[in-house]
Amino acid sequence: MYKKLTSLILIFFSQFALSSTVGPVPWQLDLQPAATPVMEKFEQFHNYLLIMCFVIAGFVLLLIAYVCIRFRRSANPVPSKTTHNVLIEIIWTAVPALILVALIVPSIQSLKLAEQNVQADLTLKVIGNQWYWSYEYDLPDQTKVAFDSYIIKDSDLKPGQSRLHEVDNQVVLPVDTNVRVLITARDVIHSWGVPAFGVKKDAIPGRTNETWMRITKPGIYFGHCYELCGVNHGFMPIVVNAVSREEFDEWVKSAKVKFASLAPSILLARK
Ligand SMILES: [Cu+2]
Repeated sequence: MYKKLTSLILIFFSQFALSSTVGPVPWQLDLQPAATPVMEKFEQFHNYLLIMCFVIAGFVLLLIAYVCIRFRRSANPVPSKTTHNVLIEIIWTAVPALILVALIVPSIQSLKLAEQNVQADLTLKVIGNQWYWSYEYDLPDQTKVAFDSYIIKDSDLKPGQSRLHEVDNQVVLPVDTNVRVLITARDVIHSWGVPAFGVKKDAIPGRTNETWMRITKPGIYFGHCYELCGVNHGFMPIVVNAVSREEFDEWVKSAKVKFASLAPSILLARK
């Protein structure tokens, strides 16, 4: 019994250990660690909301407890017949309105940060397909890299790889770089999202959605398709490998060779 309890506690605290792989972990309670300024802002807003919720719920609970004890039948046999109190009515109208103002300000600030049009150093096009992702890079030197990214089947997993998370071709992106992400789909609606980046956008056929991210920490980040897109919806994961600028440049060189035969056919099919 104690052994089981100790192992559960260890698993629980292991999520706080420093790790370069960011994704869901067993017994996870909180959000995944933020890896972009947008997600940091979302996290702050989330914590701020939680504090507000606890303060309001605690206040209401105390009021209910006070009323139950102070005005119970034995302590207060003859109840007051009061029906109006102007001061209290003004307070219980004004205070919730002020609370809403206190919520809307950081909410709009987060939205503004997430939706702003940044000066992008790199453009990543994401195309949703039944049931895999295609990626195209528009690089600063006017060249392109394009490839498809499929889930690794259970039977092909290597030791240490986690089920339903891994893909054959990861998205490699440089850290501390503004990346514009253009998202669309070729067949049905998908949704490209990575929790640690605070990014989740629908991929809609015939429409291009835009978002941006600036990854601040190198590491492996996991995401999924977030829109029910058919029978294999749960089998089109996203893996982003955030690396230094030098490592990214090296990867681009090798990717141009590795995907050279693939790129023209993918690009042609898309015309
Ligand atoms: Cu999908």
